[in-house]
Amino acid sequence: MAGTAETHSTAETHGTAKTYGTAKTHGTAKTHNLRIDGARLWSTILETAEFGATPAGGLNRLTLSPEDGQVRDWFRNACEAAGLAVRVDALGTQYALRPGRDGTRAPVAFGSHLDTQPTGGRFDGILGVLAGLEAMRSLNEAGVETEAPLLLVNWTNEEGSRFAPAMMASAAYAGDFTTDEILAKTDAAGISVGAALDAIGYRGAEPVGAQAIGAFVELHIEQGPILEAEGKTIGVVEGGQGIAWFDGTITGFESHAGSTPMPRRRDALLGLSEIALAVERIALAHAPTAVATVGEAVIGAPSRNVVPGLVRFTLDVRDPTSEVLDAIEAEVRAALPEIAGRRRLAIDLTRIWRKAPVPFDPTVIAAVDAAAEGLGLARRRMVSGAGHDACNLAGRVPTAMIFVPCKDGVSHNESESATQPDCAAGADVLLQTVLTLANAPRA
Ligand code: HGY
Ligand code: MN
Ligand code: MN
Repeated sequence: MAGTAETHSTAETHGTAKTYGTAKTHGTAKTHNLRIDGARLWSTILETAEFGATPAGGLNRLTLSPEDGQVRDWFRNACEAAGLAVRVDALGTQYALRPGRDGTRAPVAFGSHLDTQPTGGRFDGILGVLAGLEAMRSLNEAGVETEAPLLLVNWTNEEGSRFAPAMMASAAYAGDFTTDEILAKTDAAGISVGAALDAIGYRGAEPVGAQAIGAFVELHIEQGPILEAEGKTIGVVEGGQGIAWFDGTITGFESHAGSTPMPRRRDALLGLSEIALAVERIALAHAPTAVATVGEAVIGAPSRNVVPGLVRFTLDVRDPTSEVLDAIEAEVRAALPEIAGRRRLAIDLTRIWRKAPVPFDPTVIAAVDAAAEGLGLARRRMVSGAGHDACNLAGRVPTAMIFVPCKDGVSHNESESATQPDCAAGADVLLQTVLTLANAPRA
């Protein structure tokens, strides 16, 4: 393994065979000055962006799609070429293990997700996984061996776009769902998670949750405007805000667009229009923290000359406190009867997922902060607006996150972008944080 005289096939990096240092090194001086290869990290971001590339320069790589299968294969091959032992669990999550001097210690884990939104960008989730790969490659090249093993993770279905809820595999790892519950979830076409896993050959043998993890660190773009606006390079993330997801159904009455007088209509789409405006009003009433989104709206039997009689929709509500999260749900529910009565509609709103606000671990947060300070990077403390796999891991192991800026704070958009220096800085903070945790005296 790393540190012994060995030659790794570096074909996927520079095509040159390299021989690494022979002495096993794990001294702090050497590791303190270790830096990742920013150009190589950037090249992996561009290379993997080919899988699910969209004409507008973004990514459409839905979880468990053929494109997700391709990037998973690339990831496995790259990890194995770096000497990592790759295993897959029953929900397709990939774990790549680098041994440490003390194999009895639980690994220090890091990573994120490779699946994207339908109009996703090249950095959301992907930076955290590829920066982790870059950290492993850099440790190999430096011949550094850590005390605890290291584990790089690609969590299945972080986005929750094709299959709800979001962050589902890490939620199952944390015990919030059973594996069978998740395998049975279906997408809009009625395809189950289990069938989709089988279709790309990623239903693994490992039981979910069996992989030991001693601590978890996730690097991610901020997906918001704060770091860029303040000119900061690193976000030291102290926790994640609360999330509640709902499925809604509005039932009216299909009727002729030409012969149905306006007062006689039971128009489900107009009902949703009023609900969406009420959601906006309620979220604004809890400014500046609350956000709420009607992200999906589907007319049951769309036809340009039929008054919509059935509409299905989704609602995503978030706030840093449970109190406001629950208040928004109550206020939205309180607004429905008046709309339903006046428009003679039936409205159902079912909560399908609730993730309470989650604090991260002070020790891991301190390690991130110290790593950023040691690298001389401008930083600030913050709470994550977006959900992340780290928010699930935090319920089970000491966890924290590292943010880097993204242009205009934009994400979940094909124009999502980040700079090579910021990505490299984030990866260096990740590497130094992981080294601190992995070489810390055994708890
Ligand atoms: O919804 C989220 O916050 C994440 O992008 N899945
Ligand atoms: Mn993400
Ligand atoms: Mn996302």
